[in-house]
Amino acid sequence: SARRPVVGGNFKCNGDFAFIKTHTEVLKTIPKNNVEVYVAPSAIHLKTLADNLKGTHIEVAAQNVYYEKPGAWTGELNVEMLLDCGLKTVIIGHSERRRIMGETNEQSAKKAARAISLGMTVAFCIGETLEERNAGKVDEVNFAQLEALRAVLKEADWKNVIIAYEPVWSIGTGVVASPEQAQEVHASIRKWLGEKVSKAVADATRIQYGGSVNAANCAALGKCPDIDGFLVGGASLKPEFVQIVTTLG
Ligand code: G2H
Repeated sequence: SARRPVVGGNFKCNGDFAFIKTHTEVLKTIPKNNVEVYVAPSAIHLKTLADNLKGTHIEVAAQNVYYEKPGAWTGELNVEMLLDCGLKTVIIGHSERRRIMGETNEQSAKKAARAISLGMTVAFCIGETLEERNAGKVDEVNFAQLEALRAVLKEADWKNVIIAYEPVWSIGTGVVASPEQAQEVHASIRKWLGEKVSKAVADATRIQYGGSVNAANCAALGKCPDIDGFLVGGASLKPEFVQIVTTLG
């Protein structure tokens, strides 16, 4: 397709400054091919990694941001702070934030809207639990998460959105969705975009798959027509991440 593949690395709550230093050297070996790459370390490592990777083709992304302007929000980071670190991308609505921290569809959408309003690109995560899948609610759950986002965006804002479909049952479990399972959901997300936003947005929006992606399973997933890249967790902490980008390129 005409969509540029995009691979993200989500370090989650892992690593220290020694790791950031050694992993910088690994990330610098990622070849410059047609794949867009971003890596998301913890908040405390953002500035260091962004400085380390300045001048390379690897973008640094935040894992979360708050939806308010600067002010009295103890413990939060605002969009201005991310921009001040030189960042262009932020992951929003990861299932760990939704399920563990209790972030609602509306809160995720507000975070995305504020980041986009200040020019950032948002990797907006959606996905169903195993219970929801078994109850036949895959589309219902994903569409509700997307609808919250649609409600706060203008059509032109979607150029700053990457969707990351991450079925919760596949996250950090080693249980990867089969290419058929993932493709089916990606296709229905794209159909939803066409019906609820526009045909142009449906054609242009990148949809990443996330959930136990590794060097061994990424090739088959990457061949699916509606899978435009990956959001990688565990494997992004390893040299294997380089291989994932190379395989997709
Ligand atoms: C899904 C993914 C990255 P992992 O959370 O966002 O993590 O690849 O470890 O399943």
